[in-house]
Amino acid sequence: MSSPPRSTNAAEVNFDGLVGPTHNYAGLSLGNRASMGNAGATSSPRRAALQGLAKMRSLIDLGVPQGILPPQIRPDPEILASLGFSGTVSLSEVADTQPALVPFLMSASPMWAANAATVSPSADTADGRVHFTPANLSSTTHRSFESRQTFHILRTIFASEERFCVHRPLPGAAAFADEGAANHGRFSAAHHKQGTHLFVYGRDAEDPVISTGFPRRQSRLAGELISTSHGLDPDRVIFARQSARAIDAGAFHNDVVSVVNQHVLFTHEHAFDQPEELYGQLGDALVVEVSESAVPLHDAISSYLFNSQLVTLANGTMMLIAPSNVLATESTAAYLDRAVTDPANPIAGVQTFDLQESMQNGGGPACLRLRVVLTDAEQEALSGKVLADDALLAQLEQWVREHYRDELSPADLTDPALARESSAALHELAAILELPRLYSL
Ligand code: SUG
Repeated sequence: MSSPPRSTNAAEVNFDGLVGPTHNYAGLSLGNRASMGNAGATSSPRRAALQGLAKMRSLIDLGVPQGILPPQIRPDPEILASLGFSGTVSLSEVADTQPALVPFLMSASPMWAANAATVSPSADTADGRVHFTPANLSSTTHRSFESRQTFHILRTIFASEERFCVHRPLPGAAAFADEGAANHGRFSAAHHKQGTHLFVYGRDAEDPVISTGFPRRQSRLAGELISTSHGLDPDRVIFARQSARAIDAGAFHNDVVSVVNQHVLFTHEHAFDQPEELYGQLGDALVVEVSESAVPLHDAISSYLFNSQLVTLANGTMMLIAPSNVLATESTAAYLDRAVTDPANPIAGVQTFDLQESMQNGGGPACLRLRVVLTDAEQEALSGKVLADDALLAQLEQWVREHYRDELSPADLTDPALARESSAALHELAAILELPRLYSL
């Protein structure tokens, strides 16, 4: 197959995970302090989905292109079958024999699209196609169930084999543990120019998942394999280890303590194991390192300052899309006040969002989006109606109001009506997005 022509123009499209109808707080993620702290609380799937859609609307208003990554069917009939249940078993029947499985089967965790896949834009790959590897998410039980449907959903949306290549997830073993774009950053002078890829990992393949406090979810080997299968130039691939201090303080993904946009790395002093070595490899990149004295690691993690989207606006300036929690934390609010008036700091503006429903499970603005750099021709090659505009967002808001519960407690997860309602809602969503085979699993 001949390579598609290289483009001189490309946009970074943020595909946000649309929150699914079973969003709940089950305390499933060891090492994620928000998830652990809110176990058993009552959630509001409706509010969660509307908060996510409000963020998407604001990004469109800022001129930043926005895509939709649809939720997954819960429970997944094939996972049920692999656990020895019939595909039509009710969750209350599962609960009769194995109650601990219920929250794993019903989690709406695919909403955190930064963990859906690792993505390499066509400017960087040997065959000139956009490459995707769905993350196996093998470090947590509930999230390990995602990769099967993620593969199917990505193959449905990015179906054009001329433009896109969706790989199989890496095998689900500790040696290959992969959390997708949450541990990956891409430096580039402009989105369409060839970039340099930063793969961040918590441990080597053979190391134990837990050595000190919390699990190291990402193996270095996973990034090595993905960079090769995507056809990246080995001279433009950098590996860096997360600091144990950050992981053990609750930075279960690197995007909790740093974010890359174009030539800028915005990071906490304690994010990386050997920061100076990393910064030395970054060439022309601008490292904006926030010191422990300005923002203690604890505040960075509780406020999610770095789990922000750093976006380039049409006028070339950068804006930080941050959770509103950064305003309630003294050190982060003070830091941002100084940043926007400091000419040496690329953050020229800050817009905050109330994402409380997702935040209470450890998911900030950056967790909710998967960045996909697409040329005009690649945008045209997308299947269905997944690029959001005001009309589509209004339709989705209406759909959420019609189908989502206002409240969901962990006990409600076994209500047989919940799985029925969710399935009906998602099939209607497939029609809205004009992707009839989206849920033909
Ligand atoms: O993997 N929380 C997710 C949050 C993911 C955030 N993503 C990024 N940092 N990119 C996780 O820990 C909690 C589910 C629960 O406890 O019900 C959860 O899966």
